[in-house]
Amino acid sequence: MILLETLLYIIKNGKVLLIRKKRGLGAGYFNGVGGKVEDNEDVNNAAIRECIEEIGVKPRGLKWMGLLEFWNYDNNAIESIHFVHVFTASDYNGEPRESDEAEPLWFNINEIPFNSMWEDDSLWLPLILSGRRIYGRFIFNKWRMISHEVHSICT
Ligand code: 6OG
Repeated sequence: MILLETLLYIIKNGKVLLIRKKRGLGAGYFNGVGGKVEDNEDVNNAAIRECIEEIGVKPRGLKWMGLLEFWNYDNNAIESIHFVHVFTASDYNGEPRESDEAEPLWFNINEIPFNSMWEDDSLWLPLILSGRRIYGRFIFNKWRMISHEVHSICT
């Protein structure tokens, strides 16, 4: 099963807006806002829609920052492959609010709660927060990371 998904990080005044995810994949972890791209939707519009749905704000100044592949095995069988397009936004309209999916919280850019996030995040999120475009591939077995690679994208 291949899934196309988005992640969006709003960065403003030296802080980044994360959500504590309340349900679905990664529930309990802090993450960017995002989810699955729908049929007939491009990845930019999916990132905007998910942000509105999850925390009630419309992001502005979207930048495409990278592609991450998460390959999750269940021993020898491939369980799921996630193609995740990552964006940053420099501003937003509205006020972040909690929904049944997510609780929004601001963190200083140098105080990201990596201990309460997916294991892979500390390997790539700092690069994105410093403005680098990246490609990453992360291999998991039952969602425990077994290998990884991260590359900067040349411009
Ligand atoms: P829904 O199930 O809510 O979409 N996602 C990951 N995010 C991070 N930071 N690390 C991972 O490492 C992830 N795997 C998936 C993509 C799932 C959301 O979770 C993200 C989507 O935004 C394995 O529809």
